[in-house]
Amino acid sequence: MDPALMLPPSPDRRWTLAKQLGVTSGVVRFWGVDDWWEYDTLLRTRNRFEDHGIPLHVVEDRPPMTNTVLGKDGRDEEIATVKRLLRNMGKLGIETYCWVWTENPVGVLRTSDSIPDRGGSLKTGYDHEWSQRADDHPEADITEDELWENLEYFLDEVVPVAEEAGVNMALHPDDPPLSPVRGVPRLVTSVDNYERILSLHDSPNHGVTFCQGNFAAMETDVPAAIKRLGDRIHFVHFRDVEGSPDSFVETWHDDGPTDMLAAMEAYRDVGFDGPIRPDHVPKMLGEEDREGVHAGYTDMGRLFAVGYIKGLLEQSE
Ligand SMILES: [Mn+2]
Repeated sequence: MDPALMLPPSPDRRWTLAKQLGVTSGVVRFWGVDDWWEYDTLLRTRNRFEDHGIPLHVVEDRPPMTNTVLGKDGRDEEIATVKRLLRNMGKLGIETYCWVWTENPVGVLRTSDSIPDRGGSLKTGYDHEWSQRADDHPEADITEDELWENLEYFLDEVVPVAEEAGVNMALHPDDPPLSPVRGVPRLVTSVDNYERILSLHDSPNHGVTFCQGNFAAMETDVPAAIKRLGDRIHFVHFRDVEGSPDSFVETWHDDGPTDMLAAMEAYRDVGFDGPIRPDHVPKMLGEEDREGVHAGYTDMGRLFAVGYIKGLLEQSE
């Protein structure tokens, strides 16, 4: 397994910290870059990572797919862009595409980014009751059956392209793993649904981003879920939560309910040998005002998390 970090597409202090930590796998999100799926943009990005000594293994971003998810006119143009992205990734040897089947703005939802924890560190959390007091999303009239149909249509179009390109698609869970949220149904919310999704278009190139905190929130046994999804896991987000899908907090890596060593051993048991990156971490001293950084992605907690991951990797060998 390669300890990884999600990084911006151009160097900044996070790239330097990643190098100092001995991170061996780059994961990119293209904050603020237009048309990033085009070949030349991806090529320069891939080479920028390479030149800094961090191989780029994962694209964790997604072209617009509103019409695709909702089954509306214009979806074929959106799908053509996803195909172009996958072909370009294949040409550049970028192995893994982390994507979601959720439409923004009902994507990752948190109701707090300031829950106090040890020493005044600040955690994020979710409370469904507060969340649901918001107005329904304007697209709330879609049904779960329609979402399944639209997903199958999408997979039948793109999975063969991923196979040809040699790219692994790795579907991230809906976060929180609940349905519906603000009136919109969601599918990627349980291990059973994952098995159904993987069988909609069965292929080794159609797999899973095992975002561990979501599985912990599903109230499933995390190592058992890793074993069920097995060799279809292509990418790991390593984190933990405490609570239920309706009400949870994101814990420090060493302070949640999941047996993290057993999880690491389960990844090894199923033969997973890809990138493993920390996901959401608490804010620490001096980071309270880092509003420009997405909640859960501040630096110091990530340093702790990478060290924790490396320790578990050694321990589980
Ligand atoms: Mn995640």
